[in-house]
Amino acid sequence: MEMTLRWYGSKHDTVTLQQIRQIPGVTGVITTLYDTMPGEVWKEEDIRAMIDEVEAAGLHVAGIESVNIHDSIKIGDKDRDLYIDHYITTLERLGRAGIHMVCYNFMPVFDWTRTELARKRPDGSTVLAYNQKAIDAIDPEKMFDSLSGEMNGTVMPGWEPERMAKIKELFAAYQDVDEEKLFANLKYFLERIMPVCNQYDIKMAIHPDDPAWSVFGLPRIIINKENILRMMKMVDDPHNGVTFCSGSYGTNLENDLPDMIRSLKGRIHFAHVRNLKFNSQDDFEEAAHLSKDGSFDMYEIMKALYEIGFDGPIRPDHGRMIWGEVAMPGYGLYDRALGATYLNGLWEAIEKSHERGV
Ligand SMILES: [Mn+2]
Repeated sequence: MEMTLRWYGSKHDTVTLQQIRQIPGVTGVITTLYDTMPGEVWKEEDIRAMIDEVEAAGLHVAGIESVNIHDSIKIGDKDRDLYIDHYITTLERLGRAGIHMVCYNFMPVFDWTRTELARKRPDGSTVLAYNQKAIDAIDPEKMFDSLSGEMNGTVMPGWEPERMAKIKELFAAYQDVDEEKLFANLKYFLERIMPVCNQYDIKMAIHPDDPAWSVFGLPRIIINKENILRMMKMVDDPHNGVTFCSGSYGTNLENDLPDMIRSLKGRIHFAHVRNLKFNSQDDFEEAAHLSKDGSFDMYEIMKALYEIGFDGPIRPDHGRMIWGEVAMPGYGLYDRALGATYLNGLWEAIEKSHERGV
């Protein structure tokens, strides 16, 4: 595995490449062209500039998170082929530039959903949190307004104001899309892009839906072992793989995370590893990465990744806001650096125990 950190580019991120370079064991970043819209063809010179900037700082681009999917593809609209053609051109350009891992998601309307972006924990840190009762009480069209005051002046991926302005139309467009249709539209998309993924050895890594169940009546399919194995079989190509995100699959306590990892051997191309603390079945908050601080056994998660021979990029996921840092919620420097170091420590111990037969 390669330890990486997500980076939003010098125009948008409060964290610099120079800071990332100083986190022990972090050698790569996961980034994207943050100013592109879903459906747009990425310009070759923009891809090159992004890579050059990262490499000048002594790091490398370990993968893209994300190349977003245009709604027409997810809806299965008349113009989806045009947007798939655009996606293929972007993949070709990324492949030619030496990028071999692309994360994406297939969530209708909203990317990840949280009800609070700065819930205070007993130690004074703040974290993202989710409460099902709060979701049930909220009008989805008001979701953006209720959260935008907590974004610390940043624009969070999937929550761009331009997108949120069109939310009513988006809900209407997804009216006839149920789970089966979403599966069919995903299959159609994957079958069309697999030839270019094979040609350039681009590993596609679908991110799970977060939380891992339907919200606001919208269908969600990348939520559990059964569905993800169905997806792997439906387009049975090693380039059709997953981003294993412990914090997203872990929102559903019925998901056995180490077991899911083992069942996806050879198909996990990217890992997001973080911890959650459940206060009840309906309420969770993001915790420090340390097992003891939350509800997951992080050792077992890392051990399962080690045992399946996972060799892709991994990153600590959302961190707490600590030490007075002001940054995009979940994406400050300090707690993610602590997370990277902790995960590297677990990995070293697991690796050495294996090598020494302990
Ligand atoms: Mn994730």
